[in-house]
Amino acid sequence: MKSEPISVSEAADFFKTHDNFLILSHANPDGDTLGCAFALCRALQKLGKKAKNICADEISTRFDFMKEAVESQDFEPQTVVSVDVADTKLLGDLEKPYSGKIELAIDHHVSHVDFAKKLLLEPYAAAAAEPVYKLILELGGGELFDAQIAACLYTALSTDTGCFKYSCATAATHRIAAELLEYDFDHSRIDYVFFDMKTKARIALEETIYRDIEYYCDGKCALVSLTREQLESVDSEDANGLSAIPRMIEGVEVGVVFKQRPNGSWKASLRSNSTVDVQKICSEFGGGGHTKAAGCSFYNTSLADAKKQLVEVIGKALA
Ligand SMILES: [Mn+2]
Repeated sequence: MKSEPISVSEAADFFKTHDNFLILSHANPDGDTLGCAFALCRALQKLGKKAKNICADEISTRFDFMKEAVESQDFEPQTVVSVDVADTKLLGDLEKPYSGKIELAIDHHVSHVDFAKKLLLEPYAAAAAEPVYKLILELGGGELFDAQIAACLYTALSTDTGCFKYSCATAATHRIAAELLEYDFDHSRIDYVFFDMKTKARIALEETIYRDIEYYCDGKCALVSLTREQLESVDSEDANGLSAIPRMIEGVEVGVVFKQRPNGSWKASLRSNSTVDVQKICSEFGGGGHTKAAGCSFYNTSLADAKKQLVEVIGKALA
């Protein structure tokens, strides 16, 4: 299906002339999809519309403050919209019941695959929260905003830009964040919760990682391996972002994290800090990804063998 591209003001007209909204977030939800959904839901409710959010997966307790921003309303949904969803495949268990029924998609992914009747797409926005911010402004002027909407959208911007560190955070992103900071919410608490706070189980896991780091290729490659037992010692949320650890080390050009799968096979995640193309390295083992982040798998191979094969190819790439 080809979506009809629409502008922010056309999207605002769409919301004004429809009601009983169901707002879909993508599965394995992040701060952007949830921040947009809760901000939009609250704005619509403040306009006297009926609105609710839905997501296929459980929402982490880190987002509890967002849940408090909306009223739970009981009604039969009539208008289905999605936020930060690049492809219906990413809806998880909501794909079957809702794909083909989505009236409007609001997104920022260059890779967006059309699925909705109408599409508000800002492919160069750092987060879907950028078009959602403009939409809420168009819907109600500055009056519709409040501290709770601002906190939701700030979280979306902050989490999708690695706390405003990634190159996708533009001057426009910072200007929207600055407008949001005019409202009275605790942004430093939000950044603490999403970027600094770790569970005790995660800290214990990191302790073993730091203790067991192996260096190869004159210290230009750092490698960590994690067994099932180690991975099962933490919640799945705590196991996110581990691939970033080896590449934090000064002088390391290629970071590798091996994770053991439930079936015993090993998945290697590679991160490049230099011109080394890790996608090319992984393709030699049937894997793929991007030049700076890629992965591959080793089946029916011992960990020692998998390491040896991979380090050999990394060594050639570094030479
Ligand atoms: Mn996003």
